[in-house]
Amino acid sequence: MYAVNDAVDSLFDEPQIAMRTVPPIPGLFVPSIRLPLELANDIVQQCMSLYFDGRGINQIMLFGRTSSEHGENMGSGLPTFLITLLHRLADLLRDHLPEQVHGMLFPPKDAPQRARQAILNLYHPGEGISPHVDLLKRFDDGIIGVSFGSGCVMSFERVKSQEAMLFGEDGEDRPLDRNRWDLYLEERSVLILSEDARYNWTHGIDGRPEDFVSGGIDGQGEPEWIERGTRLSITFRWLLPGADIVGGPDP
Ligand SMILES: O=C(O)CCC(=O)C(=O)O
Repeated sequence: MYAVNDAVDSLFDEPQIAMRTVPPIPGLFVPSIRLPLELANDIVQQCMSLYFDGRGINQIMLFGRTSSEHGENMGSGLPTFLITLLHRLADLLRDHLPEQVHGMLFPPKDAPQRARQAILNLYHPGEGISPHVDLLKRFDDGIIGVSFGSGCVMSFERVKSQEAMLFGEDGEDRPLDRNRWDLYLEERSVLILSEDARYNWTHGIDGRPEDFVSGGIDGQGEPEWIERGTRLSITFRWLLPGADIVGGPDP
């Protein structure tokens, strides 16, 4: 039973069809780039052997700090392969994001020091993550998520308090018609959450072994079932000032 979205779909036992095109949520970007296969394979291999293989865990958090003193703006303290990944992402995304968003994710070398978290999540087929907004008091704006090993559908739901308040871009007094979007994230794709997408929408992954996705690259063909494989995601987030101090008062 895959009717996970709402009563209308479940009435007919029809699964919701996920889109391949990025939903119109302000601040959400999934550019049409893919990490090179060789780099992606190398990162998966390092993550598996360093953190996951034989250890029975599915999540790792790592921390780094940017430093203008040492000209390291990606987050020194993170393992080298993650610094390399950040450099490659900065290059790949340069022409695919608004300049201000790119600058928020990859600050210039002389920018004030910041603390950066990398969270590694490992999902076996059928596993997911509950819908959530990343902690408001711990993480700043500008989140990067990279998918490795398998695609999956990520669902975005408008947080309840915003449902009645949002209006069309034309300024008309009407709520935007959709409060949920399901997007198929391809393996080696990169997701950016900023602004509205980061603060006013939850993101989550339903736990199921396969996804029902609109067909073809352009999404015009017949919908198809796509089996999930083992998926690794790497998410980079900025810690808010003070949120990097272990044992201090909760920020
Ligand atoms: O696996 C993903 O892409 C999402 C991860 C996530 O949302 C989280 O760790 O908070």
